[in-house]
Amino acid sequence: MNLPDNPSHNQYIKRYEGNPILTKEHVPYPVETVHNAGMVKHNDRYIMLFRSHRRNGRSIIGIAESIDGFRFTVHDKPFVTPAKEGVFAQYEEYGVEDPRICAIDGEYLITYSAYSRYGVRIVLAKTYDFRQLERVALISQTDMRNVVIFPQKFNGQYVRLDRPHSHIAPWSIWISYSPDLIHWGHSKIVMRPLQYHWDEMKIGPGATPIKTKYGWLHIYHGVFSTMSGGIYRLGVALHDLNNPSKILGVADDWILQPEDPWEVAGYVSNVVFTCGAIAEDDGSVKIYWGGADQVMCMGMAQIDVMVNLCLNNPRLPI
Ligand code: BMA
Repeated sequence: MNLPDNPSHNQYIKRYEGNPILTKEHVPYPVETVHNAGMVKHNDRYIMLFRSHRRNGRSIIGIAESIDGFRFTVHDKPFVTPAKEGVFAQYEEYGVEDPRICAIDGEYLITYSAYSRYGVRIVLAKTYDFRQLERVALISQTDMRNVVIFPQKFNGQYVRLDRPHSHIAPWSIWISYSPDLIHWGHSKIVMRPLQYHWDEMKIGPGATPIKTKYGWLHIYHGVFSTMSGGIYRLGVALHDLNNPSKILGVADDWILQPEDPWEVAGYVSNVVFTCGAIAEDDGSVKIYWGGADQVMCMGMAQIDVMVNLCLNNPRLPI
């Protein structure tokens, strides 16, 4: 395998000099934050579905678009607000959060967290054009978050990663399968936090996995607990191309940690959290993250450098 050496630390991701790329000032309706955005390219435009807190502390999802991936324009109206009737209304009462987008078979699948007095569940919605949104189903029971669907079927099955809560085991990444996107099963754990490691407290799926010739590159988040709260960082794992339940390597190093002032302090301090990244044809990847749960930031990385981190200096996945 002909992969480049790792660059020196802190250069895995080159932050965009215009960060933060989106703040509440860019939003034409009242919100207090702009963060944790799902990303996809649609008709040569970068589409960003971002989460915003309203002043009541509950979240909605807005939409912005860009022709270059750096400068975004926010649409006049939010894209997802809590449903007002039917089964979705019951479970979205406290807000909708942290969307991920999966482009598959000519449609866009959107998974987001629905919060209510009953806990957090995952809603699957669909769009073809980012104008109309159709809610399809609630695809988890309570206390499941960070659902990312692979943008390809495996043996006729959809595959997703997610992160259940457990008071016994540390919060880990699981995989599940579905023939129809509605019924999910054959669940199995694929990756756990590692003790006394930067991700030791909990981990969760981040961006929709990116297909590379070496495997599926998954940018995930991990949390380390300190006396002044948790620190959210990003790391990378590589899943087998044909069997994504098999992990080929998890990089020992984090690839991004809170460093800029708007990542170190904000609505929730010391957080970088990703829900989306876009692979470009030239081998680079644009990674988007929420800074301190308050602003959107982005940076560029080389896909083969990320792959190399997973394969050449890995830590144990389980
Ligand atoms: C997680 C989620 C994310 C958030 C992060 C840091 O548990 O709620 O939406 O970005 O905490 O606050």
